[in-house]
Amino acid sequence: MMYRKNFDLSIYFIADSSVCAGRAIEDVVAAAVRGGATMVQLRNKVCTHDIVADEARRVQSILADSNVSFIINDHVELAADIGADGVHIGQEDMSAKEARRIIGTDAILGLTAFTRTHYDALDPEIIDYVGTGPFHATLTKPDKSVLGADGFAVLAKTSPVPVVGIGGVTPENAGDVIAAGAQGVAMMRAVSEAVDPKIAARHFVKAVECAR
Ligand code: TZP
Ligand code: MG
Repeated sequence: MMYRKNFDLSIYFIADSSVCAGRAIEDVVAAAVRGGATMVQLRNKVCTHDIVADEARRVQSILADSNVSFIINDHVELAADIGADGVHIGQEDMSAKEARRIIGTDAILGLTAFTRTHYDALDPEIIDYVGTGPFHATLTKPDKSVLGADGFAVLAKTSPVPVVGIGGVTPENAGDVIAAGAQGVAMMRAVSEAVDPKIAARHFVKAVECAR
């Protein structure tokens, strides 16, 4: 697969099979993309490499004929092996420099950053975007302290790279995330647990368009 460095953070769906309401992850991703998701990240914090690789191939084949970027969380070598469009790493993962070395110059590299120290340390020559949150309280990351709109804005407005806001983001509050300086909104459950993930994604598209 060709790398696609051009990316659109607008509606960034993070797909995790543990919160897909028992549905196949590729079906949920397909619906989210039909609804207007612009990026998809595969996230799996619990399964073996082989299971994650299998999920990755299934999701990748859903996205193959689309303009939607396919990002893999944590599994940098896997992303390089299968030619994903990019990788997303956290503060506890390998260094950004090492991740960049593995995935190459053309792939997308995202980093989770949620403090001033994280932002001050990030190298915009290496990192393509950051994910910052939780914007609101979320069941998905119950132990992390919430930034809120003001805390988010302080970080996002001085960021050297585009920022996507995450954490408890819904179509109802997505406009606040954009107003606080985000290029896009990232969400897990608001799409993956929705009765109809396509309609949920569509509501996000409308909310983001409205806020711009
Ligand atoms: N990082 C900060 S909050 C979060 C991550 C991965 C989880 C967001 O999940 P949800 O279900 O959209 O609140
Ligand atoms: Mg990680």
